[in-house]
Amino acid sequence: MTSEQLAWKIRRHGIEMTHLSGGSHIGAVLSVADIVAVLYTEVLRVVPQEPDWPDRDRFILSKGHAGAAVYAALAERGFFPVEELKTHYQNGSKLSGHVSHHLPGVDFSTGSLGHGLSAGAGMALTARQNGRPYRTFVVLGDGECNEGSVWEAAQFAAYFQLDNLVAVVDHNQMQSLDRCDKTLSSVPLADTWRGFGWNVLEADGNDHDSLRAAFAAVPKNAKPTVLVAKTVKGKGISFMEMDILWHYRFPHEGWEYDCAVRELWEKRPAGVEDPYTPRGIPSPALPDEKADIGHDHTLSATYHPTWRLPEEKA
Ligand SMILES: Cc1ncc(C[n+]2csc(CCOP(=O)(O)OP(=O)(O)O)c2C)c(N)n1
Ligand SMILES: [Mg+2]
Repeated sequence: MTSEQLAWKIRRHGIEMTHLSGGSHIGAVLSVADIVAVLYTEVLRVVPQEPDWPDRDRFILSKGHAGAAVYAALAERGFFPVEELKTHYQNGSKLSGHVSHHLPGVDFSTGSLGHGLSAGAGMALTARQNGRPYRTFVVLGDGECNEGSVWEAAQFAAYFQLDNLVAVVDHNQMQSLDRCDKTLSSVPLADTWRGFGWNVLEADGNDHDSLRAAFAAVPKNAKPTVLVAKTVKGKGISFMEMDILWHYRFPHEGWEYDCAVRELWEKRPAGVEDPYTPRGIPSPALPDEKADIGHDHTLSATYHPTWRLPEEKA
């Protein structure tokens, strides 16, 4: 399977899983789909039949709320049956809303933001101490980078010269309720990581060639590497792109689900079958004038009503 095909499948499964369960975070899944797809097709050395292979590359989705993306990638790579994806977020399912290590292929449970890089740095240090060849990859959100623990881990990894550790920041400039720069400080991510002693690569995180080139350029120079990947939250479904509503809202029955599926179906890469709606949705429900599209759904004004960005004050 090509990375483009896997990315499409991640998006399609993500829509179905959140639709069926009423689960959140589809915007975050669509944002990270290309990063996860390139990693799982071209970068990570993993063996689906032997998920605990000691020399497998480690992977941690530190922004664990986008777990559906990893579940879809693992199922498509053959770690567990694709059918099981439908149990996402259901009582008794192994596919909890946030990433769970109870699934084959998952190295670390996440969901409480800010912890994945610390765990990943520990795995990378262990590999070095034991003379093992595997690498550790950790995907973080840009909002997650507000967590102080990320920077403790960043110092640790630089200090121990963990050049077998690669972090990727899904830099979509949004978090759960608003844009990052309207939530807390918006540090220039590349400069900040560089200041912490890391190699910094930059890429378009929704462009597979750009991602491929970046992963191929990770140096081996006694420094950990971060890839700051510019992405679009909600990427691939026009009415979800950069609308904070879709951090928590799921595609409801009716035009939301129909239009999302139709858009994806029309853009499916050659050789990909839609597992849920093989012929697409021939007569989709369409939004009417009451549909909640393109409105400002940001919330920061409600919790700091008098605060303004410098350019807004001018
Ligand atoms: C420690 C912690 N605080 C708050 C949350 C609630 N929460 C879930 S997702 C999210 C926003 C994350 O934004 P970002 O890291 O930018 O990820 P994105 O969805 O934009 O990819 C927040 C605050 C959490 N999961 N963990
Ligand atoms: Mg973000």
